[in-house]
Amino acid sequence: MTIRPILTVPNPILKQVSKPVEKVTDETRKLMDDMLETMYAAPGIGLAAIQIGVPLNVIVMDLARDGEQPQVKYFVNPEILEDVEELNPYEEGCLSVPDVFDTVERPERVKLTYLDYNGERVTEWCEGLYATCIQHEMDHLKGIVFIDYLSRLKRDRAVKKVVKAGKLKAAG
Ligand code: K1U
Ligand code: ZN
Repeated sequence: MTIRPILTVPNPILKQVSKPVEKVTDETRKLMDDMLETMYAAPGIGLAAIQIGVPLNVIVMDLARDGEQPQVKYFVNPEILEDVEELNPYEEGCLSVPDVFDTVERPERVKLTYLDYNGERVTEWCEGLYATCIQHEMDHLKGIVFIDYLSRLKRDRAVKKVVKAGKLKAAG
């Protein structure tokens, strides 16, 4: 498994709309393995393929807390079939916008369908952090980053912060 670099804003690749996977193959599984390793190394609780520059509808997630058994989930071609009106506010973060956190409101429950690691169809309702995280990751597949829901002022500040941090890191 390989840890791959995570793209950060304002990289235009993050705005790309990802494409469906035609068939879950060993190549797809290698991508998911690398994504999981990259997500754990960051560390994060979710990752979309476009965040490592691969424009495919693939997501990995592990919502287990420290000390809990891993709860790894793989999503290929996820689709939301239904949602509810109730909104759940959550202070989100994003590995593509490091050290920026802000509140986004999303439907509290969503009915999701996707293919798993073995290409098997799964359809289930998700709620709480699972619902928040899958909606955040599915936004990445549409080229949307959570700061796109904030005011222009907050978004611009967030991008400037990330760019400045990147320059400081590069200067050592
Ligand atoms: O960049 C990403 O898409 C991953 C992102 C997922 C996410 C977090 C919070 C709300 C919605 C979606 C992250 O993983 S940010 C890092 C993070 O939340 C975290 C990191 C270490 C421990 C616990 C949480
Ligand atoms: Zn994100």
